[in-house]
Amino acid sequence: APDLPVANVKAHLSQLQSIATANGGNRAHGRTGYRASLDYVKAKLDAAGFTTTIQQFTSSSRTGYNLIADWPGGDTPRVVMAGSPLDSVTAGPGINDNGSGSAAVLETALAVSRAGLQPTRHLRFAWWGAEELGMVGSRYYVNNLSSTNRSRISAYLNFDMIGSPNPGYFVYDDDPTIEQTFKTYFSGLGVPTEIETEGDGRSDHAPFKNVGIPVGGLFSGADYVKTSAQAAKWGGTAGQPFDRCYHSSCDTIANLNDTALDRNADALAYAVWTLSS
Ligand code: DTR
Ligand code: ZN
Ligand code: ZN
Repeated sequence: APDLPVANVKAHLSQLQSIATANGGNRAHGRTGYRASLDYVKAKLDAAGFTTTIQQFTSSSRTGYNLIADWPGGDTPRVVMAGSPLDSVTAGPGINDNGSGSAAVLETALAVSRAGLQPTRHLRFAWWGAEELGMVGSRYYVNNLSSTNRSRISAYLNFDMIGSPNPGYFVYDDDPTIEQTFKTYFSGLGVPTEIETEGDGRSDHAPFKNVGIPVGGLFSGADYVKTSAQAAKWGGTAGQPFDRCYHSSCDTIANLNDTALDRNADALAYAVWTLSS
């Protein structure tokens, strides 16, 4: 798997920041900044040879959109998906929550294209709308899968907040194989991880898990406070939240830890390469 240049991930985040700034300061469901974010991601994927689909839905009487990108080839009865919520809250630009996951999933997809990867399994990437309203977009996608298409999804990987300024390294403890894939990557870096406990059912992996699809993912922490034990192994500041700008106007391009962003993006790429071949 490639080492994703964190500069590329940051470039996507700078674009999302500009989009928020140009659209009333946010990228929230039902606002112009959300659709502009989706259009940015879609344009990159179309140029890289993906087959993209926009899926519309309604939530709180506003139109929402999911973006699905299929990498042509691979054995379609066995689909590996990687996705992330793309919408912010209305309070701010949502760069860590969740531009960070969205940008890392995008850069992984672009790396697949650059490599001309020919995985044995079919690769599908997704950016979800209205996650902040209760995983509305991802639930709409799962509910509208035929039972055949649902049974074809062998894994769904979720990335929601992976660049927190006072980062922790949390791995979802849902599917053991997926969990071990991430743990193997981080042990190769010499970075200790913890089980993600803050978010069961609190992000876009939940609708997939609810229908029995194996899920996993990474998380760098939100409004919980980093303990001194965690600061001892990860650095950062004990007694402070992992992301003090969670759901706030200060969740801007300055609200990131580049090391966490890079490590998590590289772990994402490693898992996509590993699980799809
Ligand atoms: N659902 C995210 C934040 C969040 C809180 N806990 C977790 C755990 C795992 C993933 C994400 C989260 C949001 O509020 O946008
Ligand atoms: Zn990297
Ligand atoms: Zn959020």
